[in-house]
Amino acid sequence: MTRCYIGLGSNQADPQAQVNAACVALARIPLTRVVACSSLYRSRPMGPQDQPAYINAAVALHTDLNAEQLLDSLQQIEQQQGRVRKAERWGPRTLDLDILLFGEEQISTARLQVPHYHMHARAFVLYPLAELQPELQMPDGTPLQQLLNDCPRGDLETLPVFIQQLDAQTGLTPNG
Ligand code: A4P
Ligand code: MG
Repeated sequence: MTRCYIGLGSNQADPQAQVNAACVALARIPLTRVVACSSLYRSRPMGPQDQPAYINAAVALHTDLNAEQLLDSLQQIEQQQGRVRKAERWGPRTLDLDILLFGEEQISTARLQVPHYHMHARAFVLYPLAELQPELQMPDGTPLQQLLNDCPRGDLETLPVFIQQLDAQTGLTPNG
């Protein structure tokens, strides 16, 4: 069993609903359990500014899948929620699911970079993650708190809503 952390992001087609639906879908991945969900966060887009604000969140999973199998499941959920991959870098999307951390593993293959390649510089990734596990350490030993100290929060806003529906559908309570 591996504890891993998933970053969720959306800025199209009712982003809050997209993130909620993704969380329910994560709970249905075989051999996998959702153990905690962050609040929802809103921020201006990183990258091209002519796109809507993003909603982001983080989820902690326990899984018996390997990282590639988990990525397959995440990409399937992205497809089910209408994700169309476009050439534009950092462009708008209905749903982005990234493997932020997969246990202590450091993975560098054609399909996977874990820890996620730019998480250390993204407030919309680090602050939701810290809500789940403030004492977290990166696989190289760097404390999450140190990354937070080096990454200003900027306009990142915590919304007074937790990922919904989880209760009814998975028996989980918000924040695990
Ligand atoms: N891939 C490699 N490593 C991983 C990993 N750890 N987890 C590969 C998931 N996938 C990983 O993915 C492209 C390929 O990355 C996959 O096929 C997989 O094999 P993608 O989802 O199409 O693209 P990406 O990596 O998400 O890069 P992209 O499209 O440049 O998006 P970013 O960098 O995630 O940025 N502003 C705010 N405020 N909040 C946001 O969430 N997101 C973006 C997208 C832009 N601006 C934003 C936000
Ligand atoms: Mg992605």
